[in-house]
Amino acid sequence: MNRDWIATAKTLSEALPYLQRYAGAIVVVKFGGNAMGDEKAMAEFARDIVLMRQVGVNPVVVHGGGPMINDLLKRLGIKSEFLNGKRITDKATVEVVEMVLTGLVNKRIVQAIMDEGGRAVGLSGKDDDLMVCVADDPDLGFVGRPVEMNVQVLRDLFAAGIIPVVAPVATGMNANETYNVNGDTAAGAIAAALKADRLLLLTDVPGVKNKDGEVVTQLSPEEVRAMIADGTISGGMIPKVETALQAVENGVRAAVILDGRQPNACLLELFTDHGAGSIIRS
Ligand code: X2W
Repeated sequence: MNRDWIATAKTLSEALPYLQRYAGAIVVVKFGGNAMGDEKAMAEFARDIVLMRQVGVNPVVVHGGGPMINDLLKRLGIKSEFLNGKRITDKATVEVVEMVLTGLVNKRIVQAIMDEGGRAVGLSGKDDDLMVCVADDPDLGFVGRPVEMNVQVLRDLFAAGIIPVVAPVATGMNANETYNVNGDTAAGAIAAALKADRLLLLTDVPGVKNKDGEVVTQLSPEEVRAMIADGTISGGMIPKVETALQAVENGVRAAVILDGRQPNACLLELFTDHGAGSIIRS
């Protein structure tokens, strides 16, 4: 018999304890714009999500789309700047953000999941008031900080066997407000509100690195704080680990920062002995 088939059967067999552990679990997956890659990578991601659902996990996809927003803003001749990792968002920009995230990117992911035989429904923080925000910082304009979460709609979708795909655009406390929410922030808030078993932050780096540049596979919140304080964790990794810390401190069992460009990253993390990226838990 072909050796590869034997290896496949063995891999499936070894996955049994993990499949049992995660049956019924809620896993929030943040799919960042930088992790999306080409159509093939999108299809592979969608396939992993459909497989999770097939084996009884309740996945929620919360996506970004920063590079896609940049593209359209550029084509429209609208300048865009970031402050501490967040996009300064004026009225014209928030309209583009909503169009790109809830339209183009959200539907691309929904379609990819449907193409792999799953059932997906796309929604934004506005739908059923899933995520209600206030202004995060006056210097950032219409950038939202989630203050109220209404996750019943996600539970209803789980019960119907549907995979929710959430765009990080939210409503405010007053009529007619639209907020642009950082994708990691939105994923963390949704994971905390659901008391999720896992928050997977898919990005384009292999994980949190120590001083020698090696990926640290397991971290406690205290270790993460010490690594921020001594400068080991810096730059764009700071908002990610802060999202992970907040999630873990607000009832998420564990948060994992991993490389979404690696094939089958989610499956590797959930269903193998190997795991992937850096896991943060108390
Ligand atoms: C982000 C929303 C998209 C996002 C933005 O405007 O780019 C803020 O910065 P990635 O691909 O995950 O970076 N919002 C406030 O988070 O996309």
